[in-house]
Amino acid sequence: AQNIQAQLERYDFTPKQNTFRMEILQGLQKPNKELPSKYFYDEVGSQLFDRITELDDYYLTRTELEIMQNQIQDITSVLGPDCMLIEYGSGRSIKTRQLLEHLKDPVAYVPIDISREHLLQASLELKQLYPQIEILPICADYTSTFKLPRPTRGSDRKVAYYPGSTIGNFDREPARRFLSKIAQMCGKGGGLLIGVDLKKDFARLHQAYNDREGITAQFNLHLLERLNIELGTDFVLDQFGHYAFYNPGPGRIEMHLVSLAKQQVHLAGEQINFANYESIWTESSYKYTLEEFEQLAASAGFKVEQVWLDARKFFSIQYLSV
Ligand code: AVJ
Repeated sequence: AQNIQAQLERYDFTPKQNTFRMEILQGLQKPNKELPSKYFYDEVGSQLFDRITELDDYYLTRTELEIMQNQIQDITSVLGPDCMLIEYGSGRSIKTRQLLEHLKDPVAYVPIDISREHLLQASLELKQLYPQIEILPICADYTSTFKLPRPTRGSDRKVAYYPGSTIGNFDREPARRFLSKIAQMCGKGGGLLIGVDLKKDFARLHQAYNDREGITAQFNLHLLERLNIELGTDFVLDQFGHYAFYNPGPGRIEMHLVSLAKQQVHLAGEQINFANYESIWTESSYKYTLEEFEQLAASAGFKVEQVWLDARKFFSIQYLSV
């Protein structure tokens, strides 16, 4: 337990408060207001997201887990022995447990997450469950630069793990850049195991982001609450509404917070004006066809080696090699 704490202290790249304030202010001062979706995940936000993953309406996590369970032998044999497994946005590392249990002699597990407490808890739990695997957590915004720890046992084979279809949060060009960065990090012989949500009936997509229990709405609105707490903004939460829809042209879910009044909000000495029904775009969640994703992967220097699907073809897990 102490090792994990010490490791986390050495590898703490938690974004600076200044960066946070700047990015938020910039987003709110654009003609079309937006906020970066990575800031959903403070402690409460991460907990709300965990609740989303358990919702009947949110098919993604359940389907991905089901594919993992059904295909774990095949998946881990494709990943091969002695790899260093690096997870981008590890959260509670639930899906990872399957991998850690079935991989042959993994050298180390490196979870990277922006939410420090969440990461610490998950790492401590994993250490208890798998005492023989070296756990090397990094607290960072994984799109930023950070250094990778070197495992005691040493290994050249790096396998990145990016489940959950979080790649869907990026527009095409940033997605390509991010995947290229992973490809470089892995190097020849390495690879990426990635979860990608697929295009499907739009009513199903719509339901997943407009759940009947209203947790997604809470998750979305919590972003404003977080800004109030951490940046001292004065958003009135019940003056904003959750609005999410599938936009078939660009092939993405768009999540917005819509102002329900003409109002002003203050941040760092600046006043931000909202017209009635003006929106803040808080998240995109792109959906892919297998062909579209193969093209994106290729443009980032990856070759799609294998694709695993559920029976309904809702979700895919893919292994990309460098
Ligand atoms: C974690 C980014 C994959 O886009 O489906 C869930 C986040 N947003 N409900 C997604 C999310 C609203 C989720 N990702």
